[in-house]
Amino acid sequence: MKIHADPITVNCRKVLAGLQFIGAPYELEYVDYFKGAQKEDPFLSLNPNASLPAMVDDDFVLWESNAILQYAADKLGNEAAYPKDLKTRADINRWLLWESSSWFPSCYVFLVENCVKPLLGGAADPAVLTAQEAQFHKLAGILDKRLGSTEWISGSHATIADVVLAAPMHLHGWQQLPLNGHRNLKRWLHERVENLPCWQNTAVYEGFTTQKPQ
Ligand SMILES: N[C@@H](CCC(=O)N[C@@H](CS)C(=O)NCC(=O)O)C(=O)O
Repeated sequence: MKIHADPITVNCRKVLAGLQFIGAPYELEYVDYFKGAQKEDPFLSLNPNASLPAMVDDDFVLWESNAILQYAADKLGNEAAYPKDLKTRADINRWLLWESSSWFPSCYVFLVENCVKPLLGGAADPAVLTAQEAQFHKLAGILDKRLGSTEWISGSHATIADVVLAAPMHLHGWQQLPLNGHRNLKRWLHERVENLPCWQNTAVYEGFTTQKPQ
């Protein structure tokens, strides 16, 4: 499997951590996000959305980060990472869809305002952040409630759903995600996900770097 990605972005880090979690070997083809390489060929011919990442496996091209992890888990036959039991799988698929349609877009506002804009010499717009707060707390509250009754998102062990849902929060400190008040969510993130070797191996730090600050 070849993964065309920039490891510093949310959905690329998600895929790299997820593939390591699954135990799927991959080769990384670096695509420079901040240089806009996702908007040009050769990447654009793989993913017409001009967004990262994309996967190539022999003659099969796949984009959408969550679809890549579903494919990889099934290809490897890793049923612990992506269980086949009907209801558990439907539950995980539900969280994957929810992450892509609701959770990522909300967390992304904080990433753009508090990380990307200042890095590019601009400033966060407080009105944009304030406007997103209610939506963020509604969604974080849904996760928090779930994590009040299960150790991991879909039961007693980690699955691809945990990696997928943590990804939009991967720079939570720098993003200034308003996590206070979401105790179960914080505990899951800090004590569980952040201790997974796949998460630690793919760490991204303030400044969008994979180099650990001294
Ligand atoms: N739903 C897509 C979203 C992909 C996406 O939005 N990728 C971002 C990086 S995290 C991107 O490359 N955006 C294009 C851009 O900002 O130019 C997926 O999960 O793969």
